[in-house]
Amino acid sequence: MEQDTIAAISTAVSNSGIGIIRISGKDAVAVADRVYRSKGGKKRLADQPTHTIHYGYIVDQGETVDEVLVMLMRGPKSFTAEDTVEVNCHGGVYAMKRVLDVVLKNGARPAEPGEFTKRAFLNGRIDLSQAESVMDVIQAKNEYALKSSLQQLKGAVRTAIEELRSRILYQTAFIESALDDPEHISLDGYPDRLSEEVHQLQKTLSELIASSENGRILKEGIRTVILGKPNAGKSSLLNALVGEERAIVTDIAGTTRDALEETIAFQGITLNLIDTAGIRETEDVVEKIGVGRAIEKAGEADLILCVFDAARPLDENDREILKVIEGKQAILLLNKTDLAVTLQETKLQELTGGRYPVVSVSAKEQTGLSKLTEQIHNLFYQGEISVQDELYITNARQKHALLDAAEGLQRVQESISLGMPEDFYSIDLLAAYEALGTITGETVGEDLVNEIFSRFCMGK
Ligand SMILES: Nc1nc2c(ncn2[C@@H]2O[C@H](COP(=O)(O)OP(=O)(O)OP(=O)(O)O)[C@@H](O)[C@H]2O)c(=O)[nH]1
Ligand SMILES: [Mg+2]
Repeated sequence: MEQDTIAAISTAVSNSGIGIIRISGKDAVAVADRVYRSKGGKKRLADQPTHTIHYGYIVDQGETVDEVLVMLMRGPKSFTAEDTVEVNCHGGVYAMKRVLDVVLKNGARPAEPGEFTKRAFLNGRIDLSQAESVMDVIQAKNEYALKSSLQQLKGAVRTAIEELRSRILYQTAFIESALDDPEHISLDGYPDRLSEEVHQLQKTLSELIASSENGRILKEGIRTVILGKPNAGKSSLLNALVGEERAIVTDIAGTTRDALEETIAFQGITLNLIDTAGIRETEDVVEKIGVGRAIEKAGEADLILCVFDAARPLDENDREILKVIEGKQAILLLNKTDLAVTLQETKLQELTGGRYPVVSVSAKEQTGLSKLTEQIHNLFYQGEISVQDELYITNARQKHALLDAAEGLQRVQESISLGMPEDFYSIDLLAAYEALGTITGETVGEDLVNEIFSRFCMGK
């Protein structure tokens, strides 16, 4: 597919060591030759072998604009699968803009956000799931998110989806041929066999759908809400985990009013920590709103860190909080264990029937925090996460397509159990096939493709 030639600054538009201007399209090399002058003044990029680097200058009507290294990559062995030239210039904002300007004056047009990746997709070098993972790699906030996105970039989602689709297609093809040629291909007993095959397909689909919950946590972090009565030390805990004095800490009960959010990354995982107002009955209007907000946040949390004051006996507020966390993933933290302890770990365990892990900490002395992070690892990653060999769906669009496909297969099962004619199975099998095709991009319209790529960054 021959397309016009586009160019953009592919590195961040801020002062840095090196800036890269990427040019892609059928005239990429010709455009580059118009603006590039080799050190000796004679070498033309058009005569150079592919995948080579050249030293020289960018010139604008005889005037030197910058000293550069130019990378030449002819299609199809390039990111876009088209002829591509990357100009490494000095990374000053003005220098980069000047180089881009000269390139644009000499036959390229400005690239839209994500247009390079879109071309890689349209030229068939990658599928839509791989294209989407490009952005995920760029936005990865931790080790696991990065590993998972790289795996998708290599085509893990594509492979899984293509396999499912070919199995579905086989069944529809079988039904079609049997209906066309009933004398030679019999459908006796076929509904049972199809039902078994569809059952297997449904199982794989549900596993993929279930993986998206972990996928979200991998990608965006664990939504972690710190809950506890006033003065238990919630804000102190947030500060200790973040490693700086983010939240205001005082000995006045009711210090924190509004929820405060901080993201921390450690040992490859990301926590989105939310400090909340201490939970108690209160007449104070502002505090009351804060308490309501704390409970609301707790409802949306992946994990609740429930802070108790070890220096004080358990009270009504603590019991209220234990009600709030019912049915949620939580860790009970016995804080202030640097003081004389009145509330014991065993008491909390008894009260909750051992449903939650209990960890003794001191936010003030910063002790017990490594035990806490160990517990978080245990809860979310069973000690170790094996992103290398497990596939996680981290993309909401892909998840919805999987749900649509699952619905189609469910309808096939219903038609089978109702004893409907075989062509009914085909319709719903094809619906599932199409839904899965939107993940790889085989069955998506231009509008959706454009929308997906418009969310990309400039120059990618
Ligand atoms: N000795 C000791 N004091 C602590 C510890 N953690 C917090 N404190 C003290 O307890 C008081 C309350 O701490 P905060 O972190 O503000 O408590 P909070 O739970 O955020 O309180 P509210 O925002 O009012 O709900 C402060 O005086 C802290 O210094 C601890 O581990 N040991
Ligand atoms: Mg506080």
